[in-house]
Amino acid sequence: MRKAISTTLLGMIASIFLLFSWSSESRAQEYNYRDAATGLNTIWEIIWGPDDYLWVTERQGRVQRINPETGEMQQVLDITSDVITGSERGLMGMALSPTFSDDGFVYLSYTYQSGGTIVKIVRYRYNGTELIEPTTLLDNIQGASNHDGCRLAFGPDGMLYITTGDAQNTSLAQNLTSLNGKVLRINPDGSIPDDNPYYGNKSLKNEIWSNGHRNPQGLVFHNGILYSSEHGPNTNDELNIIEKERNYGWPDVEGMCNDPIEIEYCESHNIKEPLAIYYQSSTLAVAGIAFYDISGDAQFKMPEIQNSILMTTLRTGILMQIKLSEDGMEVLEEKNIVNNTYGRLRAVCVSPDGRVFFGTSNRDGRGQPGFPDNDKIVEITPVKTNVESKDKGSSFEVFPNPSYGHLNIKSTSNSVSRVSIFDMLGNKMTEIALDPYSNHYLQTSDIVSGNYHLRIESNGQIENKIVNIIH
Ligand SMILES: [Ca+2]
Ligand SMILES: [Ca+2]
Repeated sequence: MRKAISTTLLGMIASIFLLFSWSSESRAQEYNYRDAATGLNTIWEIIWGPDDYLWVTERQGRVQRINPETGEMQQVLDITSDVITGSERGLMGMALSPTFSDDGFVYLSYTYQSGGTIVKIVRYRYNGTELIEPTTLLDNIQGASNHDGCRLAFGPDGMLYITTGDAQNTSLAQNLTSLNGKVLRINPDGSIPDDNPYYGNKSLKNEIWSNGHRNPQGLVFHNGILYSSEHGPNTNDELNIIEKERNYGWPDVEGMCNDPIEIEYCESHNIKEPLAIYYQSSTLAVAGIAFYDISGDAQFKMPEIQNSILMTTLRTGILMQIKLSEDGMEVLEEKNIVNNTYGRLRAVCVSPDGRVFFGTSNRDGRGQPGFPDNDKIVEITPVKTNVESKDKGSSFEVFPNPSYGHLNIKSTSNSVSRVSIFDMLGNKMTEIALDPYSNHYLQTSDIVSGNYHLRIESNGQIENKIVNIIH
C-alpha cells in the first residue's frame, strides 16, 4: 500500500513535470537537426547496426539499410506481398542478432492474412546484399487492425524478447493460454528457454515472460534492465520495467494502482506498477524507446541526456528525454527535445558516437495536415559553439569554431588524412588532402552560414566533427 501511494505520487510529479515542459519551446535550440534519410514510408523501427549502417523497417513490408552519412538506401527486403498493412498492422519490430557480424541474422515481426490477421516472428540472414532464408520462429500470434505490438529486442542473456498487443481483445492480456498482451521470451532459434516462468506447463504458453499488457510498442535493455513503453486506453500511457512472471495489470489496472478496486487487485495479482505514466488531455501514444548511455569522450556525446531513455510519441510527435537515476530504477526529470515539429514519431536509436536518430510516421494513415507526406530519419547532434575542437586522441584540430571567415584544419596524425566537408543535407562541399602534421587554411567567407560536417579519414579511422560557419 505504502509503495503504491509513493509511486503514485512519483507519477503525479512526473506528470506535472511533463505538463510544465509542454509550455516550453517546441524544439530545443542547442542541437543540430539534419535529415539523414528521406523518401521513406511509415518508419517503424530504426537500429544502428554493428556495420555502422542504419537498419530500418517500413510498415508496408520493406527493410532498408541506410548510410547514415549520405542517406544512400539499400533495400534488402521487400515482403509487401506477404504483409497485410493499414491501421496498426504491417511490418513492425526488428532486431539484429547479438552475433550479427558472424551470422548476419535479422529478426522481423509482421502481420499477414490467414483467416484473420496473424502476427509472426521470422528470422532472415543478410548475405551482404539482401535478406534471405526466411525461417519462421513463432507463429499464430493473434492480430487485429490495432494493438499488434510488436517490438523486438535481444537481452544480455542472448534471448529474444517480443512485445505483443491484446489484439483489441482485452481479456487475452490476463489469459496465460494466449500469446497476446504479453512480453514473450524465446531462444534465437525459436525454441523456448527452460528458465521461462511457465516452461514445461502444458496448459500455458511457455513463451510468456510477463503478462497484463495492452499494446507495448517500445522495448530496450540497459544494464540488464528491460524497459517497455505501452499505449494506454485514454489516459495512462506507461513506461514499465519488465520483470519475469510479473503482471502489468491490463485490463484490470490502468497506470498506477490508485483506486480502491485497483489497490486490492494489485495486492493479490503480483502487479508491477509503471515506472512513470503519461498523458496530456489524452494519451500520447508512446512508441519506440532507446537508451542514451555514451561512454568516454565520444565525438557527439550530449552529456545532458546521458543516462536517459529517449521516447517517441505518435500523438503530438514528441521525442522525450526521461532522465533516470544512476541505478535506472527512478525517473528524475522529463523534458521534450522535439515537440510537434516533425509530425508523428515512432522509432529512435542512438549511435555509439553519441548521435540520436529518430524516424517519422506521417504516412501511416493518421498523419496530421501540415506535415510533409514524406517520412524521414532525422539526426540530432550537439552544437559545439565557442569551443575549439581539441579532443584528446583526435588526429586533427579545427579552429576557430565557430568560424568567422576562415578555418584551420590541422593534422596531428603521422599519415595523410582526407577531409571531406558536407552540408547538413549530406551534400559534399569539398575534399582536402592533409599532409602529416600540416595545417590547411580554409577561407569560409564564400560558404553559406550554418553548420557543416567534417569527416576526416586518417590511418583507416574515421572521425566526424561539426563546424559552425558564421558571417
Ligand atoms: Ca500497466
Ligand atoms: Ca490506475
